[in-house]
Amino acid sequence: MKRLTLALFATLALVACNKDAADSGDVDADGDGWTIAEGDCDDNDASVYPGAPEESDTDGWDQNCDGPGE
Ligand SMILES: [Ca+2]
Ligand SMILES: [Ca+2]
Ligand SMILES: [Ca+2]
Repeated sequence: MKRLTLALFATLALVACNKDAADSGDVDADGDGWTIAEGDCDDNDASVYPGAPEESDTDGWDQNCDGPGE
């Protein structure tokens, strides 16, 4: 029983650790090479990151994280 409790604690610690990393923006969720902490303004879209080519000046979408249409 004690072994099971230790395993449970280890699992909870791991989950808490992963959650902390996500909350602090240290995870690159979309795999574009940028984390939120590094300036990725949409970590769910791999075409959006600092320095990305802006697809359109008028679509109101911000690909390069410096503001829509800039
Ligand atoms: Ca990213
Ligand atoms: Ca992104
Ligand atoms: Ca922009």
